[in-house]
Amino acid sequence: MGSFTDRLKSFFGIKKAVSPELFDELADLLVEGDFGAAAAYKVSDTLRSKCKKESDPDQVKQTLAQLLEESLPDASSVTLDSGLEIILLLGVNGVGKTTTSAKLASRYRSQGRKPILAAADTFRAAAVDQIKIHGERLGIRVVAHKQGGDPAAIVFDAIAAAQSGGGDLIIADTAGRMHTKNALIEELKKIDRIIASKAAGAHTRRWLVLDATTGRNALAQAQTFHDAIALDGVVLTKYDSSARGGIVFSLHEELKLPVLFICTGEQYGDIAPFDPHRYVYEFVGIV
Ligand SMILES: Nc1nc2c(ncn2[C@@H]2O[C@H](COP(=O)(O)OP(=O)(O)OP(=O)(O)O)[C@@H](O)[C@H]2O)c(=O)[nH]1
Ligand SMILES: [Mg+2]
Repeated sequence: MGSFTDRLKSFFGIKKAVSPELFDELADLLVEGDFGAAAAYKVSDTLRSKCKKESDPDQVKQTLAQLLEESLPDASSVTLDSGLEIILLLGVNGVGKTTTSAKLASRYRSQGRKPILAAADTFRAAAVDQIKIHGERLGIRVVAHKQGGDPAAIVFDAIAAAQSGGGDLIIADTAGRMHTKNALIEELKKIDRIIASKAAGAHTRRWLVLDATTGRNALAQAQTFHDAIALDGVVLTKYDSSARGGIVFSLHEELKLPVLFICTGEQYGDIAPFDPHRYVYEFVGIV
């Protein structure tokens, strides 16, 4: 785990007296850990009033963990419908969309789904090859066109492939460029129209991929995408690379967006459903 967790651990570890300053220091530390300032002070103020008569820093830490856990929704286990599901992975450049699409395809296949990868990133030159390599390694079908094609047309073909070949899950890897709001909306509207006309009963999910190492910037990205197209949830990547983690609380508190999966490496297995209890206890350093 990253250095932030280590600092939080040592913050409680050096057995300082439980004093008013402790809570101010804690608020500062939470801000460093990517909490928004208002949320950090709210947590530390609530903690201060709950721990008025407390003299054991371990107990304060425990109460902090409880408070943080209560502030998150229950584990948002993603149960897919039994019919055709279409997951659109969105996000800016380099956050891990392509890797995550392969991880999700592999994960859902191991749960009995029949996934198809749709190479809807037609923008970047090497993107189609990158996803094809994943498909070959995993033995999962990839539907792709040439670079510069129309993402909606690829989704169309992926639906056709699913309908003729028994696929029941399409995972679409989209282009990693920060669209203008209007272009993004138009592109998704077109995809929505294609889905409505070709697979009316399909369930579409819009998941934003965020790089945990980008800190508060990830929240700004989420805000932009969410304003433009109403997201269903977030996949947080690169949590293995010194993530500070407070972003999860902000996503929920400020945008009401659940974190669905956390990715902790480059291997296909490095993805797990978000578990609020485990997350909070690791964040605070109780393991
Ligand atoms: N450490 C770590 N690296 C990751 C993780 N997820 C993705 N990466 C790496 O991040 C880099 C970018 O991943 P991609 O999947 O290509 O990201 P992308 O969003 O598709 O990028 P573009 O298509 O260029 O926008 C690659 O080197 C991945 O191996 C993760 O959870 N942990
Ligand atoms: Mg990509």
